[in-house]
Amino acid sequence: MFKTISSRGQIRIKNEIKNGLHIFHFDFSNCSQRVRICLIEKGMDCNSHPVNLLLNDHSTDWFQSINPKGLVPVLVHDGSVVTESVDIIRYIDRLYPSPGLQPEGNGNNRAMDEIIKLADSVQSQIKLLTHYFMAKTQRLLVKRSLKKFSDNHNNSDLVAFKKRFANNEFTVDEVRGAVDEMHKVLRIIDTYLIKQTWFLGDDFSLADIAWMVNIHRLDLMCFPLSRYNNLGLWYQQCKQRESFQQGLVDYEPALIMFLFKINKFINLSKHKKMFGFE
Ligand SMILES: N[C@@H](CCC(=O)N[C@@H](CS)C(=O)NCC(=O)O)C(=O)O
Repeated sequence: MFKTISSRGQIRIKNEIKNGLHIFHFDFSNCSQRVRICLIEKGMDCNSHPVNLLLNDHSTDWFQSINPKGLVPVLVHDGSVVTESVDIIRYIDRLYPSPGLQPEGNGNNRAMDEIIKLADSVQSQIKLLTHYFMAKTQRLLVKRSLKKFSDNHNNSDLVAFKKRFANNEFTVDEVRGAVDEMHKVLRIIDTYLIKQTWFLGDDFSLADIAWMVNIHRLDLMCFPLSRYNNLGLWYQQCKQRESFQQGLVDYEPALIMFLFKINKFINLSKHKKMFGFE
């Protein structure tokens, strides 16, 4: 379904993306997972351009000339660029209406908008928690490439975030703030799932796609999801979908998963304390 094209032949890529559907993505980025899952749910063929964030492919000129924010994922359709994962999944749904992933009726549309907006709104919290709890082993790597990265990457917010990460500057208060905000949003999200299989009732929709990748990430960092019964049942169903396996699990690099496990083991007491297990 995804035909992989190496993105390192920069000039060639600029010509190639003038036609057809192309995604620029990274294996482990939750926003990229969202887009891959959507494409798989739709059964759409797509040219795949891996952008390795660990090797800083996104700080290259050619990538920033496609997305000036220098972030993945990016969808390019017949030369038109779409960024922001929640906009991309809506775009894909319009482009290829079958199977429909938007519910009928105004009430449902409003609910879907709110649920997707909430999924998008917690991206900065998920990013902070991922770096704080899961990426410790990468800090040295980021530190070593920081000078080159900040010279080359034009997104000042991202550069500032990387600097703070590399210098171990995240404070306990801001991490606690992110944890609290996550709980606030999860409480809302959980109520949508009372007595229903999917966020909007019987039919799987973009709202489910928007959230499944976030919950997966929280699950990986041992976030106390067991407090949310409806969400737990819903997540079990998400994991059964082929798109979850093919668009997410199959892309999780074994080495990174191994590093997470080590990291989790080393930091178990920190996790417990911050997540209120003690
Ligand atoms: N709101 C954007 C967020 C995009 C974003 O932050 N992408 C991350 C990966 S999930 C990225 O490219 N990060 C670059 C980095 O961490 O160096 C979306 O939903 O697409």
